[in-house]
Amino acid sequence: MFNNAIVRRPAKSMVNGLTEASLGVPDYDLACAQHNDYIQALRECGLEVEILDPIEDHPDSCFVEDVALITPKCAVLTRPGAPSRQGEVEYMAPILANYFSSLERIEAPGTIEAGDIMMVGEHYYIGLSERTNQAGAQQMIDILLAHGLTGSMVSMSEMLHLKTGLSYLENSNLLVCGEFTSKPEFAHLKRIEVPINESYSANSVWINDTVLVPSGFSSTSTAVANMGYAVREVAMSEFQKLDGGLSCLSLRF
Ligand code: CIR
Repeated sequence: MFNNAIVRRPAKSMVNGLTEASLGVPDYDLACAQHNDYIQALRECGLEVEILDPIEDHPDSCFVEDVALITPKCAVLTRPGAPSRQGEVEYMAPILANYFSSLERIEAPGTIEAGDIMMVGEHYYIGLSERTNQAGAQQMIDILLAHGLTGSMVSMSEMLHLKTGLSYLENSNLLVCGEFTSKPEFAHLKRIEVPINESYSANSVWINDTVLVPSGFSSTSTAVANMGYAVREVAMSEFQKLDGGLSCLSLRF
């Protein structure tokens, strides 16, 4: 059960955000409209949403998920692997200090972006991506262990972040796509395969028994609805142009 979310308004500089997609430059005004609807969807799921101001110096700063991991036992500031994103952490630190009495931190030479971390109950899977290195993942596992939680590393090579291709929908249900489909780590879960032509929708978000699914991916939204969840579609085209998925736009706790 989540009660809160933190989001950050997109900066006008988002047109210069990091991307490997070839989908064109985001339309800032449309991105703002989509972001407003995303906030509305979070509220419909019962969350209190704190909305942070844009940071023009950090084009990717609306993707707040990457700069912190929030668990029921601890909150951890990350150290993004993308150098242009490392400064975002200092903007998030005082915000999280309002919610959590102590904050853990990932230190150099560790790098980790929380888009690479997927929570399944009390266990946290950490993808070793181009943004998250072994040192960062090990520091995170040590922090989790100190708080009575567990973590493990997952190798990967094809996607930006672990959750680019995986979403845990609670009740043992896991959306999987691409290289994650056959990973033994996830064999004990009920895997629902997202077809490769809908791969963007493998990043969907469970919030209090509603699943947010990006709009335009009908097989995924039908499959999720057939599992018994309420589905709320959210238009994400402008964030998709920056490789950003639904989960990246919020911290939920
Ligand atoms: C980046 O490359 O860092 C941003 N353009 C997109 C970040 C997406 N975040 C996520 O998947 N958790």
